[in-house]
Amino acid sequence: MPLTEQEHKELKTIAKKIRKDIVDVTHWSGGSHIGGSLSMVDFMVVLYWKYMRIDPKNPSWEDRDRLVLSKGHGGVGHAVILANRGYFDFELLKEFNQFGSAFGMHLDSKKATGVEASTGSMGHGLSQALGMALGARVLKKDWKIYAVLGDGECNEGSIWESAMAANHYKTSNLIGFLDRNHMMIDGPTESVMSLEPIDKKWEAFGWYTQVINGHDMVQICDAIDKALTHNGGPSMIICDTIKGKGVDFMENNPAWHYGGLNAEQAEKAKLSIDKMYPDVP
Ligand SMILES: Cc1ncc(C[n+]2csc(CCOP(=O)(O)OP(=O)(O)O)c2C)c(N)n1
Repeated sequence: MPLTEQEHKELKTIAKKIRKDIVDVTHWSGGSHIGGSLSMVDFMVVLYWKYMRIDPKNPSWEDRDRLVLSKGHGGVGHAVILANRGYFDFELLKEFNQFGSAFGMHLDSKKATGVEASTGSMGHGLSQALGMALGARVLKKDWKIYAVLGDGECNEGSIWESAMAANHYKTSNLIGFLDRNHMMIDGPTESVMSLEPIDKKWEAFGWYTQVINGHDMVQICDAIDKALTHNGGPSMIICDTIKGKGVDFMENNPAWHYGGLNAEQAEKAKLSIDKMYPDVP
């Protein structure tokens, strides 16, 4: 369903708050994978607040939609989103990645409420999502499964094994989001291991593929609507994004793949977010 103006305003406000919360948790915890968490915020907010059939107060509701964060190092971003969506108290993230906390750097589905699969070793989440999509078929359920992939993660051969299988089994209930921020851990994807033409690759693997601006919520909704009505097999939405989006000194800088922030840097980061989104409350 297209975004109404009111929804758009609300979702942008949520996304801005989430970006600031990610900065805070990174400060409290001593460090996190902040760059790739900031790049995925906009489409994750659209999914969790507009599209996913979920009940945060009943996280194991059988008929829920499921999201697998295949790029599991984005755990800090995912945890902040789940807290803001009402799965658990945000205060718990004061202990993020500390000894004894339920929230490690890579989230554990047995400990962190709302997390569907333990990920972090890249390349495995898509096949877990595919299993859930096939599970829905066996059980005659109408769940949708969303899988969020990193572009660097597409260097993993296992991604392409599951891509091939998803097309073979025509899992139309599986929708992938590729966070195409063009950076991986230590540099641009195209110099580490070139991926282009990445859209043609997914198409060749039989996926209904769309390329969008991953920070434009109107385009995100339009792409999800098309994917949801596509019945011929799995869909991939390639989201062109900016690593570190919102924080000027982090944007497109692979040094911020993982990093810590002292109090002063955290303040600077939040000021930058305010500057980047001046019209969003
Ligand atoms: C199997 C495996 N190999 C290596 C790593 C270490 N690692 C963590 S993040 C990362 C780069 C990921 O790049 P990308 O998927 O583009 O993530 P993003 O830029 O969206 O954060 C690597 C190599 C890992 N987590 N798992």
